[in-house]
Amino acid sequence: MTISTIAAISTPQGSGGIGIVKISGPKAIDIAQSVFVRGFSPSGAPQNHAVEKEIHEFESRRLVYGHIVDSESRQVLDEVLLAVMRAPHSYTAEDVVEIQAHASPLILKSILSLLLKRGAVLAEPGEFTKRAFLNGRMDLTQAEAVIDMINARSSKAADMAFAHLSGGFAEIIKSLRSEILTLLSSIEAAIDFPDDVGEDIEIEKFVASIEEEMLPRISALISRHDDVNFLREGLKAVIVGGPNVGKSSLLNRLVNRERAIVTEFPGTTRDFIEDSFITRGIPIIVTDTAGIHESPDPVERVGIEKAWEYMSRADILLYTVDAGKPVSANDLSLFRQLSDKKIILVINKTDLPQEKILFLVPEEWRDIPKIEISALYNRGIDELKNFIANLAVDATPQMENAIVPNVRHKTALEKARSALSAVLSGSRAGVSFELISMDLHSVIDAFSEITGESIGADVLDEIFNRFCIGK
Ligand SMILES: Nc1nc2c(ncn2[C@@H]2O[C@H](COP(=O)(O)OP(=O)(O)O)[C@@H](O)[C@H]2O)c(=O)[nH]1
Ligand SMILES: [Mg+2]
Repeated sequence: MTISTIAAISTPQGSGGIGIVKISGPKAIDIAQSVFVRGFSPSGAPQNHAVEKEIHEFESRRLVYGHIVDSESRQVLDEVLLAVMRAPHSYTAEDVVEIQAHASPLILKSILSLLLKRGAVLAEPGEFTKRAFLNGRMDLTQAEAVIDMINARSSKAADMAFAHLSGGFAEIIKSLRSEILTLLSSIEAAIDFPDDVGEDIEIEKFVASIEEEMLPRISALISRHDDVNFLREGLKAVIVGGPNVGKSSLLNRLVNRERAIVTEFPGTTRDFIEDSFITRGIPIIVTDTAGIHESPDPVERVGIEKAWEYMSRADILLYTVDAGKPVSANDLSLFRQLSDKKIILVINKTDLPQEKILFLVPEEWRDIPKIEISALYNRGIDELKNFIANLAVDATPQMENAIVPNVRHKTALEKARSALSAVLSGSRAGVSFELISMDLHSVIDAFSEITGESIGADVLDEIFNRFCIGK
């Protein structure tokens, strides 16, 4: 199979100082050469011969000044700086050429189409990084970290992405795998040479190392995901409560714009509305939901069902009540159904005159953290944000490093854990070494899935499709 040479605009859409067009593949240098002219003079003809020799001799990773010229039309497209990065010392481990042009969408597109005319093909989303992975420049956890890095919306998320990008997570997985491989090789030796080795395997030691060493390490990684993954994607805070208590007003205050419609009529919000903000480096995804009550309106009822769905997936519920109303039976029963959730009781409309404040915290809610606000007058909103951040930080275990498995890693770790548990119970029950070896192989497969040593094309596509073009 011949490897194509790909090209794409690698900088974001829009006008700016510099825009970069990137080429990668076996023909990258030839294609670049066919459009790049050094020492171009507008009066004289481009001196292509001299240039031809030159570009192949460019020092790797050094910028060279020149022009992009369409030799057919003699049209000069831009004045640029060009860098050659020779295989394997480049992002993709292939020959790479980067052209730094002026960041005008028009210019960048015209340079790109000239490259495509000269034999490059348009890169797919994430294709540069996919090639880096396929060429062994990075493992799959690092490739995933590239997209996390690009998408990081908070400093904490960026720290995590960087820890993975540096290969920290891959190292942990590789060391786990190599320990399993050691166990496996002793088991397989016992299968192949039962007379020599069979007696020597100390099953007790084997069992102990799985039980006391391996399983706890895998479980710790899984809980790390459960506890801290919200830092990657954002903490999910869902605003819930009865109708008309000011949930939509609260959302608007939190995200500091008029995101949700606010009216004096109950039942205004039927769909859920999602937005986000960052507080103390933690991204918070906040969702406003339809007020929970028995509604005769079928549309609102669908909204209420959705609200339940959101509540069940929330990390934190902002349970909002109206300070001007006594606690309702609706609230009491709703609250009971949410007892397993992390809740902040938000008492809204505290701007109402004293004689109108009718809400009293019921006895069974006494232990819930509570905060008084006025969404209408923007009072107590910063305190509430702080409150949310504190809850998030309290929930976060002391992090000695920023390594946090993502959802895909977690699924594979769970596979590894259950196969390893099977090894453990099998060894105890005295099943054959053949069976134990099969389970150990499944553990190794699960680890290989994480680092990408063995992975289906469909999973790869799913990962790289989340990238943008040009990365
Ligand atoms: N006095 C007062 N009224 C508020 C406050 N927050 C919301 N409201 C009013 O309460 C009504 C319902 O607000 P809305 O945000 O739509 O409530 P939702 O149905 O829970 O989403 C509107 O008329 C708001 O202006 C507040 O802090 N103080
Ligand atoms: Mg609303």
